[in-house]
Amino acid sequence: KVLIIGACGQIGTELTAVLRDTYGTANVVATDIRKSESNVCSGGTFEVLDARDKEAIRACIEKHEITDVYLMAAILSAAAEKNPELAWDLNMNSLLHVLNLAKDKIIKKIFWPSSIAVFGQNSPKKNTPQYTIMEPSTVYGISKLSGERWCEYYHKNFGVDIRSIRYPGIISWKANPGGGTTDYAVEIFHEAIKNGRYTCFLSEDTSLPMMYMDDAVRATLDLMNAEASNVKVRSSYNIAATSFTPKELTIAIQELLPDFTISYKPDFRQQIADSWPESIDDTVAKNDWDWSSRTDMKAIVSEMIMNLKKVLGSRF
Ligand code: VAH
Repeated sequence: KVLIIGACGQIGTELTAVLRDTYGTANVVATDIRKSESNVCSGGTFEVLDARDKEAIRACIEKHEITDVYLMAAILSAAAEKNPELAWDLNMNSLLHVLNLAKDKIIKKIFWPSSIAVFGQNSPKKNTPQYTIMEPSTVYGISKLSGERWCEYYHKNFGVDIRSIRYPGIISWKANPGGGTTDYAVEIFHEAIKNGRYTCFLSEDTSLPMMYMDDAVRATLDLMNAEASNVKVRSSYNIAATSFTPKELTIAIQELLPDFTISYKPDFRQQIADSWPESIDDTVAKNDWDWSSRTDMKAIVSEMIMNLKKVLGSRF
C-alpha cells in the first residue's frame, strides 16, 4: 500500500489522483500538514501528518500497512529563502526520517523529489548533464543536493530502494504551486484568462526548464515501477521536456488569447532563476528507464488555456 506525504501540494495533488486510479483508492493513503477542500481529502483515505514527526510517520505506516512512500512535502525555492530554518528542517529531516524507516525495513520503496535547483551558477547552463559541478546557492537547492547525497548513501550502505527525479518547473492547472520560482509559468495562465494581463517577476529572457504535470507524474510512476537493476542513478535523475522564456511563453499564449499583455517586474526570484540551468540533458534517464517527454510548450499552452477557461469561466 502507498503513502503520500505532502499530498495536497502541486505535484502531490495530481500524484495522489493517479496513484488512486492505478492502485485503487483503498490502497492509497494521502496525508498533509492540514486538511483541505481538495479531492485529495474527500476522494479517499486522508490523514493529517507532519512530515517532520518521525513517530507519526511510523505510526501511519504501521496502521495502514504501507510499503511504498512518496515524500512530496517541501518548502520550495522562493519560500525557503524567506524561511531557511523551516525549509532545512522540513526538507532535510522528513527525508532522513523516511530513509531511516526504510533502513529499519519498515518501508520497502521510497520516491523523493529533487530539483534542477541542485545546479548552481557554475554548472553548465545549456543541456546540463546528469553529472557535473553542483554548487546550489539557494536554501532549497542546498537541501535538495544534500538530500540526493543521503539517498545515494542509504542505498549504497543499507540497500534502501529510494528513487528520485530532478523535476524542472512543473506546469499544471489542477493545483497551484506554492512558493516556487517557476510559479510565474502557472500564474501567467490564470491572469491571462481572468484579467488579460500579467506582471512577471522574472525578466523576459529568463530561460528555464519546464514540464507539463502529466509528463512529471508519468515519469514518477515509470521510475518507481522500473526494475531495480535498471535504476542505476541513486542520487536523482535529470529529466527534461522543454525550456522557454517568459517572452516565448507570452507569444504562444497570444496566439490563443490575442489581447493578452505582459509587463516585467523582476524581484528576488530573478537571482534564483539566474543560478539555475536553461536546459537539461536527460540522456541517462532515457537509457536507464526509457523516459521520454510527450508535451512541448505549444501543447502546454493549449492544455492550460482550454482547461483553465473551463475552471475559471473565461471572459474571452
Ligand atoms: C521551484 N517549482 O520553483 C520549484 C522547482 C525547479 C523549480 O524546484 O522552487
